[in-house]
Amino acid sequence: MKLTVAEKIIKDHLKTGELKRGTEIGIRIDQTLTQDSTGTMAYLQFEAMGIDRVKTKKSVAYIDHNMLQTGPENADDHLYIQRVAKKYGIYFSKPGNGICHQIHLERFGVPGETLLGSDSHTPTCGGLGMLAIGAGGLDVAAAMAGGEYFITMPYIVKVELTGKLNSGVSAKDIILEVLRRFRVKGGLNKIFEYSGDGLKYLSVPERATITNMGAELGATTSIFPSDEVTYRFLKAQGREGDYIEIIADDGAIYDEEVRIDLDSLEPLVASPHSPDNVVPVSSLKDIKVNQVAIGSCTNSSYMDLMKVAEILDGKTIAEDVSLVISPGSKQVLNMLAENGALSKLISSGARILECGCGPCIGMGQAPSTNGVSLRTFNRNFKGRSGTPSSNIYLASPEVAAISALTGYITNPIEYMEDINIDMPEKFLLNDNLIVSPSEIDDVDIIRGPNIKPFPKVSSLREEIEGKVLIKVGDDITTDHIMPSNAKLLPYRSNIPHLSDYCLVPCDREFPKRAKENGGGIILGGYNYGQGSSREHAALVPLYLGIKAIIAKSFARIHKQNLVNNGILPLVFKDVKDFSKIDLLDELIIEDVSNQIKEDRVIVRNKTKDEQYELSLDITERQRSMLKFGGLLNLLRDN
Ligand code: MIC
Ligand code: SF4
Repeated sequence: MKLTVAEKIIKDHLKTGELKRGTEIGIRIDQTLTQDSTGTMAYLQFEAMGIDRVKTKKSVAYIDHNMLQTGPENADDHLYIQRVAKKYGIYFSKPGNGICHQIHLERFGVPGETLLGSDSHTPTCGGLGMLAIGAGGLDVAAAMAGGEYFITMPYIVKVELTGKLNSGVSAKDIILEVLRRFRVKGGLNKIFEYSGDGLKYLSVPERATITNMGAELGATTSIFPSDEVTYRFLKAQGREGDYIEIIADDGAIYDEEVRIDLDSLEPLVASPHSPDNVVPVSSLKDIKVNQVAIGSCTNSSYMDLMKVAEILDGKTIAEDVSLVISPGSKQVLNMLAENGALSKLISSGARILECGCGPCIGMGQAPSTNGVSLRTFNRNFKGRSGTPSSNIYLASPEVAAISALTGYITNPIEYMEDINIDMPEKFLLNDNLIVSPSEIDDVDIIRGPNIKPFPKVSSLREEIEGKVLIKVGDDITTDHIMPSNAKLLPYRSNIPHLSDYCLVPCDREFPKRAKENGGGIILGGYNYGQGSSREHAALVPLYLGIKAIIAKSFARIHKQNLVNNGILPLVFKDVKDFSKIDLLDELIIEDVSNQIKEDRVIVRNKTKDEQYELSLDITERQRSMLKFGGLLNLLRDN
């Protein structure tokens, strides 16, 4: 049988099921990664599983999100994670070492292996031919305990890249073009596999920009073959021993095929407030920018920042622009420091932030009221920057750097001479911020006062009854459900505290209403729960007594997080029923344990005296998970 790159890796790791699209498969996980904002919860759950040591080939815990220590909370979380890592056999990447995805690509990713990470941008390592998937913390904890990871066998989309990018056009524009065509809902249960003669011009970090932002398609993951280019990158990282070639067989069959001609691609920008609002940069040329932010796991590699340094060299940023740059890793920052590029950035007026997520997750650098911020990041959801009234545009490092100079969103093609940055023969190697696990498990775990136990799921009730506590539209993100910003991120291990902010961007009164009514039901539109992998978007509603969410459709990771935590993700069979239900209508689902055996669940609206047919489109394994009261209870009982 002729296989694609993704199929080859899945086949090698398959423990349950077969390569049949749309059916459930279970795969072995070689590596895991966590970061601090989802990590504390994941490790609390791992501890609750009572396993002595991780069973993966390699697991790494990164600190990169909660970097501002405005109180003891974040430092306490860091310490907890560091001790857990030491005890259970996990590598620990200290704060300052950089963003998890960038470091994993540089130092740990291995072509042909599988990686499960408690962060939605884990597919970044798909840039070097790894099958890398984002998941909720509990799924990652289960993988560390040696469990398979279950997904729906995805459909595989071939994205053929032909030709070569023009100067001023970059990898970011390729993924923006894919987003323009497929939109944020278009990747559900799909893997985007890149191929074509254009690949040879794309370095691993450029490929990683594409697989990283493939998360915004709602895809299971994105992947490139492992080829000559991969070999050169690994060799430059001193890891050529990790190289194996993985290319698709001639005649491999894809479920869908698209082609992008790189020669004719122009620089693109995602306009507010969605990564798929993609337009040519030239259509935005009169927009004045207040802030330019360069960095994030999408565009903070050595090559990206070298390009920026060349563009800014000898020039000064516009009077009204604040330019902030957060390098992706210590390796990147160190190399810029050694070769003088850092000095070019500083001289131009850039403010250098530490290596971490920073403004991407609203940890500082919130724009001014109604401010316009142009960012090289991957998400521009409303309010995510920390300023609800701001307008965030997403673009490549080239567009960002030129615009920082002109003060307006600017097409780099008009200004740029050929800037050619060569991939270094050798990256600067220094892993002194990666702490190895202990050989013995005699390590004390330190739990600061902010680390509260996670909410427990009770076993399934025979009747689910409650009022509709909120009714929201399409594309609600986990940033709406459980906002994250500099004020809230320190409380990622404190669900009771977070509960007062749940869904507040949609409706200020929601937490109060949920508490007054002792829980209830949420009504959502299409693609409910898109974006981040944060399990908090399930744990906090669980804490508030939410037993079911009825939507037009769900995003993959969020749906899985809901089921893992015993919340029913129900979908309207007839979406017209959505408009028949009003806020505070009383709904009831009877005979729950029998009803959830099938894909057809009836909900009765007691207020309107009507009933609606819903679908519970989950696997047998997930049905038993719901019966047991979530994944943790299921694992414990088996
Ligand atoms: C994000 O980009 O939204 C995050 C913060 O990295 C999240 C994880 C989180 O919420 O902690 C993600 O993408 O999964
Ligand atoms: Fe960090 Fe932003 Fe990447 Fe999320 S998207 S991992 S917050 S840099």
